[in-house]
Amino acid sequence: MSLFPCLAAPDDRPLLTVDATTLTARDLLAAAARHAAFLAAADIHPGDHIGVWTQPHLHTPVALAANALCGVVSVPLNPKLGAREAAHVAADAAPRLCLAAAPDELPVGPLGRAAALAHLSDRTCPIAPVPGTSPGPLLILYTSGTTGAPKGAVLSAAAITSNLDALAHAWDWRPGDTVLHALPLFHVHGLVLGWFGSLRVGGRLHWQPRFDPAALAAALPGAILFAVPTMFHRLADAAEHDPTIASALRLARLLISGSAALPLREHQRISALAGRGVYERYGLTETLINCAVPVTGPPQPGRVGPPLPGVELNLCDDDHRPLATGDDQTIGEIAVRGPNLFSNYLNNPTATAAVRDADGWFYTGDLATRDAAGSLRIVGRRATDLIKSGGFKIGAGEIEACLAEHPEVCEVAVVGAPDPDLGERIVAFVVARDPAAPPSAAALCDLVAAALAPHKRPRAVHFVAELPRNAMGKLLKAELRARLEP
Ligand code: MLC
Ligand code: AMP
Repeated sequence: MSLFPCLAAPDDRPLLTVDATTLTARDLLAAAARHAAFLAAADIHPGDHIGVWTQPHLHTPVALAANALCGVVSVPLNPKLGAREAAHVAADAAPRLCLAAAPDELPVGPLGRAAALAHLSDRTCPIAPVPGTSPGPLLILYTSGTTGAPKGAVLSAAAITSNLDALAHAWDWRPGDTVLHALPLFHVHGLVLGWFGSLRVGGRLHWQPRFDPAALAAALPGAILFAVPTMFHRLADAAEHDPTIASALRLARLLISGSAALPLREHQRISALAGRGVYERYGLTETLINCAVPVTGPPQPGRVGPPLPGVELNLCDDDHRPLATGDDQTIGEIAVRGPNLFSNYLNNPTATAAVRDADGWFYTGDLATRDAAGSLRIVGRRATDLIKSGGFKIGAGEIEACLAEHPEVCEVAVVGAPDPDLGERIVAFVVARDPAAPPSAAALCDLVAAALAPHKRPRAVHFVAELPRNAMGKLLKAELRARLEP
């Protein structure tokens, strides 16, 4: 199937800029031909799982696109993955190979044979016919749940193409557009929307692998910015001190926020600084993007817009019955159905069945109201065990399991506390075995840092005599969260 139509007859249009290097459509297809020869020599075939260690390097997005064009399934991995997460992904996805721009930095062992990517830019390497994208699985993206290790969401090329086409329509996203982002390439936002989206419309991605407000602003005039709310917060902070950043925001073609709620305060700050607003969209790894504020009208601070064309959306009561509401008051859980949905969680039919019913409806766990025009306002989520920090989804259970392994920890509860920069920050409440001699907070954070990615480390540890529980013994996380309200 044709995932990236602009590569069918490649020309000299720029498709990717990383640092000082820009690749054209012709360059990218030539790299894919060398990749096809490289994969064949490594005995890799369409449908095989290939890890991609998403280091901050030009070769990372090129490898992800080349894998897609060669019909292999990419398993994009956070290059800061902790040892426990790496071992889990290795066992679950069983990648046959792990591609890395700098393979020396790969953790030894679990992720399969390490392979360098020099062939992507070495014009002397052999070429082979590019097999083409297979209609089946294209990506396996790991996403945290309330409990247990992260699950691998299997996304098909068909789901991705339908979603990108709907977004291109909502955002009037055209060939010749440049998307600018500084997002990681192991999640939907940076990879599927930013990179594959640009390729699908035939536009360019300018990827800045490290987020720096001044560098981002310098490249912003004329570009479409994709960013998480933490980035808009930091851009607004920087723009308050530097008028060139404010004017760059003014000169962008479009400002788009997603992956977490952009607070009203940040909408207002950007509007005041830049004289223009930010458009929000709402999605999940498992569903891709469900709703977007159309750019044909003004931005709608506090709202994520109506469902995209082709996405069916219900607000449901506790028994999953649809609520016929348009009053912007009644709260229901968002359920979605459509061609944009993931195929399944890898090796986990029980988890898949827990979120998707027999009629194909996926229950997001997000709570929202809907106005008369069908535009949604997200007001919270069902699970207190899911934390969104800096746009990353983090399962409290994963962190609790790490902390509970410390011999001096008796009990632990992890919650997300409101944070003006990160949206939520991770806070651990710990009952020490010996309250007179608790372990150090640093030792506990180090334990998490060794096992999991750095953004999962608690920002604060509170030692308490006991955890709040109801009469049935159920832990009251909402009460712990309430203790941290500003
Ligand atoms: C973090 N640090 C700590 C710490 N926690 N240090 C000590 N103790 C702790 N507890 C370190 C970090 O490792 C980092 O160090 C430094 O502190 C700053 O960390 P930070 O404040 O978290 O900021 P930063 O690293 O700058 O990251 C902010 C960010 C990042 C916004 C750039 O959160 C980010 O890239 N977010 C994007 C997430 C995303 O793409 N989500 C999409 C999901 S898809 P050092 O040394 O490392 O600098 C999805 C679907 C959809 O949601 O709808 O899009
Ligand atoms: P992830 O699993 O990382 O893809 O995160 C998906 C979750 O991010 C959703 O379930 C929402 O809770 C949250 N999310 C994404 N976009 C938005 C948005 N615009 N506003 C509020 N929450 C969002």
